[in-house]
Amino acid sequence: MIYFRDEYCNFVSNKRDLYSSSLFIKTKSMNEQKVYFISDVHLGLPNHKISLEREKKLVNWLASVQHQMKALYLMGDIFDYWYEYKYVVPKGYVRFLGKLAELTDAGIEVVFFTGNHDIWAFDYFETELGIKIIRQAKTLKIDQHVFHLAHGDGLGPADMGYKILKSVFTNKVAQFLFSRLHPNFSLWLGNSWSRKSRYNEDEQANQYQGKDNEWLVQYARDVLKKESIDFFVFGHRHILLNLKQDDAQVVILGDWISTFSYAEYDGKHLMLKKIDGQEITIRET
Ligand SMILES: [Mn+2]
Repeated sequence: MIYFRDEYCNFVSNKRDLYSSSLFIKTKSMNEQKVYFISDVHLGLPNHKISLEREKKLVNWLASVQHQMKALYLMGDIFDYWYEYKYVVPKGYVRFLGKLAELTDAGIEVVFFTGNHDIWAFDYFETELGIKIIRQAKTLKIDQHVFHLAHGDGLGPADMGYKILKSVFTNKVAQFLFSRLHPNFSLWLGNSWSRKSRYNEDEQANQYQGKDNEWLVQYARDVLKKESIDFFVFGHRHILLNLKQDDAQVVILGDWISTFSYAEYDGKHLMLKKIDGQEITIRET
């Protein structure tokens, strides 16, 4: 059952009055303590019907954890293609956007690290939804730990072609010119291109490449030479990885297409979990 925030709090406090059991005392102390990370939902993919099913799944999961949520980090590629005009945003995703509004209205911090599929999220998320947008990798402190967060595109030693493409995508003049296109045309174009780029990836590339060949792990090692980091959290790769690297932990979040997974930080530990309850344990190699 889904409760609105106030209803849920009333529900919990009524229950607490009814049975002052340790269970509910524990519920109270855990309230609003957790930070969640998700990425690569690719809403819109592969079509409206299937995307809507995944969107509902995501909204239901958010509803199930929001009573204990302090912050939500959207780690990019949340939308398969988002291009925002000055006065126009893409149709759809209203359940998810409504849920985000509900979270921020309730004082929960929501941060959006844009991915390569949603580079063109501009001020709509900030002005309409109260969400902070971050466009590049960032080191920040959450509670007692130092996190290094990024979607993950264009990081690491290779991916030169994409790095050049990204410099065009983020170019202000190119963005201005693209915005002169009619939205019916530009969104059709963007959606077609985006779906194609996802489906073209080969199976082998979608597997974990091992500690020495995984670009984001190499990137994390480079960052560790310069900074002291406790937790790295990335998206982009659509693989589940929970890796010990020196004294740090490197997490790659999986996606909401096949793994339906998230990371949860409780102030002490960072855990990688699937919504079906399975936890992905830390590996060394
Ligand atoms: Mn990506």
